[in-house]
Amino acid sequence: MGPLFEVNFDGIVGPTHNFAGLSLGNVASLANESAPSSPASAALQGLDKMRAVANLGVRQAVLPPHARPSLSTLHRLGFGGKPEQVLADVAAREPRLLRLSSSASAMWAANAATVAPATDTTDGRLHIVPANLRHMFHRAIEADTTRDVLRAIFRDETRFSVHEPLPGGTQFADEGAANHTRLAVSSGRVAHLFAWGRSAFEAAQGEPQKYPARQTKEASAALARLLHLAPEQTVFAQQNGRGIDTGAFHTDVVAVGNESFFMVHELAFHDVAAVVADLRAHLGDELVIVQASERELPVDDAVHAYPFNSQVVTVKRDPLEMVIVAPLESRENDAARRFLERVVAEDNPVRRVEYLDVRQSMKNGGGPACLRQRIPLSAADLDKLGARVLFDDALEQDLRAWVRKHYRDRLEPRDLADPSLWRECLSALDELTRVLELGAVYEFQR
Ligand code: SUG
Repeated sequence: MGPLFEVNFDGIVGPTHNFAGLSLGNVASLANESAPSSPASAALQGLDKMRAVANLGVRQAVLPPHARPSLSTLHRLGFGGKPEQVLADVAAREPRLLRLSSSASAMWAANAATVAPATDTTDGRLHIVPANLRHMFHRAIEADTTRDVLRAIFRDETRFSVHEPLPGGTQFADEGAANHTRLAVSSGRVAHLFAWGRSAFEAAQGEPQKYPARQTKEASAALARLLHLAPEQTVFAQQNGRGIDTGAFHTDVVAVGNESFFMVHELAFHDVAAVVADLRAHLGDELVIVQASERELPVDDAVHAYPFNSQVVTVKRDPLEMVIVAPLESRENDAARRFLERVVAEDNPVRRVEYLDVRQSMKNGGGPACLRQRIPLSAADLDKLGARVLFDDALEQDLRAWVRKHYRDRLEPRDLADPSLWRECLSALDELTRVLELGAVYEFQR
């Protein structure tokens, strides 16, 4: 198979990027409801981040946006007629449904799926389970397109297996890799940490009281089975209810790991000491854990500044060196910055922090880590990808030109009803499938 390296698949921000206040429990999303957005800046900030990560020597790839407003969703909700009619009706009668059908939320690729690399699985293939995102309507409508896109890219079934999203209702609500962390040490031992916020069928102590817990314990267990992981490679942990109630709706808002390094807030898990002990038992002394206490870094600051929602990337081996890619907001917040400075100063693989501007995404509660899906691949796997998704100079230039051609600089909530926005989105995506050599992955192309 050859060695695997992590490829970061970033979601390209879609042309309808806007602030609709859709996510209860995501404090940034609620705070910015109805503010004007800039789809063009958002998409360019995303491309700048990809360039910055690629410059660190990490392989970078892209995932396409979804077609929004989703007219097929509105049809299924009883709005009929020509597109102009559907948009006018829904805007007049049920404006909330228009917002729910218009989000560019597929940009947060961490929520696209949960992945186990071929080295870890019992059948030696890469397994991908697209997330059903069942907890929130505007995100649940991503699942089928995400599956189709991933199947187009990872179409070689001898190497890759792209599953169906988990079935059923909210009992199996799954938020993808935002609640999953793979840790690994040099001996080859690995631990897949699956976090969940509530149990569908049992009463769990310490569940949140104010904000919803999105992921269920039962969904996490199903993922571990589908990913073909052996039980001794898995650790399950309950998210901290107080953390969720403060705005840590996903685990990646308060914890992040890379290989033998794990950075965690004490309010990430219901019983953080037990999680640490469990990981230690799986991985031994090589695992480096840096924990932030509530005193050092109040979880409220962690939620507003997102120091944990950073990408921790390996930039060198022998000796192992890592860089933290964090949002600018983490530098601007004293407690968050000091915490990251402590991480760099201590004896661990992290050498420095690189701060990036992803403010458009941050205003919807999405930091650098939310914007990417990590997929470990071999050199041979890269040759078998079914689309032109690897981010190189040529693709970067094509994507920058494509954004400049199709994206608006400014979008307000009322613009979502504008039929020309919908047409612009369709022609942008139609062109993008040609740029990415992706085939007809969208419903509107079939
Ligand atoms: O699901 N925001 C996303 C942010 C996802 C962040 N992802 C990770 N933590 N991995 C969410 O809450 C807001 C959309 C709006 O309000 O317009 C939104 O969907």
